[in-house]
Amino acid sequence: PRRYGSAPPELREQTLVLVKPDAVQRRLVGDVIRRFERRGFKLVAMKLLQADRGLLDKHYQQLRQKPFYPALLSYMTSGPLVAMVWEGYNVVRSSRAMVGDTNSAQAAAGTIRGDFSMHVSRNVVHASDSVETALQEIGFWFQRDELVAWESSDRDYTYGP
Ligand code: IDP
Repeated sequence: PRRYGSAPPELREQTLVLVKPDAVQRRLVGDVIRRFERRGFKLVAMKLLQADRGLLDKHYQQLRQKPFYPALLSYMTSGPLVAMVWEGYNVVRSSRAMVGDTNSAQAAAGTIRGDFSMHVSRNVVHASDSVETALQEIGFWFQRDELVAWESSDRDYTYGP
């Protein structure tokens, strides 16, 4: 196996992905993971948890004044969700493209939201919207030692030499 740390920094970008409670209830966890795996991204952390209000207030600090915020909180605390950190080249932008429009009703076919959901209030997944936000969000959801440092053996076949 490769020595960990040999990957160039541009392959080390990370993002936070949440498989939201509707998707857990609807047994879509595997489908979401599968899309990130098939694209070539590397899973570096994952856990199932029941989110509480304190965590969501931090995660959604920009939305706390929105009229839909109480409904968003009750949605996001309605059951367990799966939090993951995915790593790879351009992962923040690519994940947003894979996830699709916030409003599921307008999300393009082929995106996760466009294929698996119907309404903005039950839109299946979250993915960080910038590299800076991703760093912050990963810190809200994970302890540093929950991120696993590993080198994937298919790197040359995924990225080229
Ligand atoms: P994003 O999840 O695509 O980044 P944001 O605007 O950051 O979109 O909104 C965060 C989440 O808040 C959305 O994914 C969705 O679950 C919820 N949300 C956004 N707008 C509405 C709305 O108009 N009604 C209900 N829920 C909304």
